[in-house]
Amino acid sequence: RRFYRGESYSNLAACLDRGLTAEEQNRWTFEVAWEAANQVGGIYTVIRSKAYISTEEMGDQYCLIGPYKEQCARTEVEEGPLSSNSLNKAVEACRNKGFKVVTGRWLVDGNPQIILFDIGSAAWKLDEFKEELWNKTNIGVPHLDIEANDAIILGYMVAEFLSQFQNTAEEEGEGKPKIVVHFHEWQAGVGLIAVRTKHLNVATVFTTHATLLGRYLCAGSTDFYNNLDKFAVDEEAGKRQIYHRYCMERAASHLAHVFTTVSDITGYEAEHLLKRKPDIITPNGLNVKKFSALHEFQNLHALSKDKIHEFVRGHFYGHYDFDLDKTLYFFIAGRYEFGNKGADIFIEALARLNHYLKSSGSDITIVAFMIFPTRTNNFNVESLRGHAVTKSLRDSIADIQHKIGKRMYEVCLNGRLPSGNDLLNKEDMVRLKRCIFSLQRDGLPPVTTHNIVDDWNDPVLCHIRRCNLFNTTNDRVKIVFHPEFLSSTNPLFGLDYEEFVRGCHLGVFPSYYEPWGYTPAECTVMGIPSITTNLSGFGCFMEEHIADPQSYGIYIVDRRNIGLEDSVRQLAHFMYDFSRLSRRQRIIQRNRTERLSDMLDWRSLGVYYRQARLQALHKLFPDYVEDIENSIGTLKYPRPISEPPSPSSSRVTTPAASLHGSDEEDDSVDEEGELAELRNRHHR
Ligand code: G6P
Ligand code: 1S3
Repeated sequence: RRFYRGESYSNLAACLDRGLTAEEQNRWTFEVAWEAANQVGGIYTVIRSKAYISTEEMGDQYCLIGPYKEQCARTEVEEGPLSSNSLNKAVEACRNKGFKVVTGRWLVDGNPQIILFDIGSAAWKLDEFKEELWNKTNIGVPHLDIEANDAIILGYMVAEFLSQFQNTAEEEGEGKPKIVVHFHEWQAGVGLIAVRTKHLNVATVFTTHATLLGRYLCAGSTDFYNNLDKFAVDEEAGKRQIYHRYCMERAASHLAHVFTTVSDITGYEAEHLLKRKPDIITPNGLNVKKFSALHEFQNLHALSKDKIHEFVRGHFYGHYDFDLDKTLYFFIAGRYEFGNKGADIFIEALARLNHYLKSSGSDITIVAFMIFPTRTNNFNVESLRGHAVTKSLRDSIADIQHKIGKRMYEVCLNGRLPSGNDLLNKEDMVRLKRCIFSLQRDGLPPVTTHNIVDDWNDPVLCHIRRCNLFNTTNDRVKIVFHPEFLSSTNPLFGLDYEEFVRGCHLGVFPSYYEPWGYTPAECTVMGIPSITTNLSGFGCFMEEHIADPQSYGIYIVDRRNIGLEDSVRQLAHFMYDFSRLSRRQRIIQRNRTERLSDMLDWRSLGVYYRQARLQALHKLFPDYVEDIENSIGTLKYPRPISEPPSPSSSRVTTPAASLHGSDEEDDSVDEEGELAELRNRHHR
């Protein structure tokens, strides 16, 4: 059995807690990110979901720093002074320099303190900051790159604040404050460059969540991983007009006391593209909220699935000739980076799955949802019409049902049993017929729910056309492209993303470029199996830590060692095998998937952040950290309390298929008995 790292490190973390508090040690942590209280992408999720363990460890000695983005801050931040004198004094000193600084608490789990700098308020100092950057590092930033200019302003404002804070904390506290500042991604990286070139006495950590050049190179048709060691990095960055950004990213990663990336694969990328190997890998966690009883998440799956059923009835009206009890929902979702997120091979594999299901005479239908935001002119009429006609049928039936009840009551009061004619009259029949007639449609159910602006060139639609996946009656794989993120106010689904994921059966994320990949991780903590790849940080992490990920509902497509055609085939087979599981087997698999959530909890993974901070402090205060390390060294790391609960003997990777749908079960399935039976069946 492999060593379950997360669990033992969390013991280490607990041990650290037994020592002095951060306040007693005058130890401070600042985390600087462009996405602090500013929702843009994945880094927002990192910072937000991690806040509760950061405050748990550091209390009010932990503080986030970011740009002031009014729209997000107004709804997410409760403004007010910070808890300590030294913090408030440093903020006040910045304000006295003319900077607008908003302080308060972020209204997320952990309720951390936050300092937001208004970039506009220091824009008048841009030339001065740029001059300093140039003089110290020879990095010149073009006037027109607003994003890079903003990063410079934020960076120098942060450095000014930290310099003020360092002085006040020393005056207020006992001795020299031990400050670690953790910077995320190149936009925050300028702050690190400024701190180091100003020689502030603070320990620095820099984390990259994806390299700039890596993302650009992958978005083209480059054979990225096989050529990583061969790219002429300066030239490639120059060709893409990101040389100055690249220089900032590279300088930040080299100047940091400790450099980290979110996965080994991005570490490898950084080693070649940024020319520094990460000191530590800091994988991304989630704020896992577990239900006290296992069946609760299974019940939620059934409830959310019912809502998806309702959508499907409306969308496929007139062609609704498949059994929802034998329908499985697959989905892909994320930033619309077609090739990077693997949408290309997903569509190709769906076409093959369609063929496999047809030729094997399967009675299963797969509805594959693709959720990628792109430019649209709102919902298309066909989608809205479908939901209107099914709603009208539902309403008519509810009305007739009510009337039938009344009639039945009257007839029974007269002392006789009602006959068919007493209940359903001609008027009702006509009404029902009208509804049924309006369910007819000329064309096929649409592939997309919206009018896409550049319909003819849209990559998803082009691939769907090429693969002939047009939702015909014969197709066993149906496609629904929803080019907008989901929200509970969505008129078609009425589901937010989390509910939607819970209602699906399988998340499919066959990414090519994915430094971590929160989508499969989110599926896992909700107990929904998913497909990922060995080019994604998440996939590699699972492969490394779990002996047989597939038996836990984590399917990993090989996109590293085999050709594209073989990857597509493997993906199609994974989906086909999944479609052959019985309901009972799916329930068991979901239970197992959900068990992995502890592993992805920040309570386990947060310790890598602590390590990074400790290492950074060690470079600045060797004696202080050695004390801590010595005390840790005397502790024994117990073996993991339990092995992952599924016994290794039960690792039937693809359970034998049984007749689908005939075995409705509750969730208290006797897993061991079931697996023993499966094994026997296999041997037979
Ligand atoms: C959950 C519910 C069960 C339901 C099952 C359907 O486990 O608690 O009552 O039968 O989901 O599973 P399926 O994989 O067919 O959606
Ligand atoms: C990046 O966001 P992305 O979706 O552009 O950072 C995320 C957080 O670390 C990571 O999960 C993702 O893989 C990266 O690609």
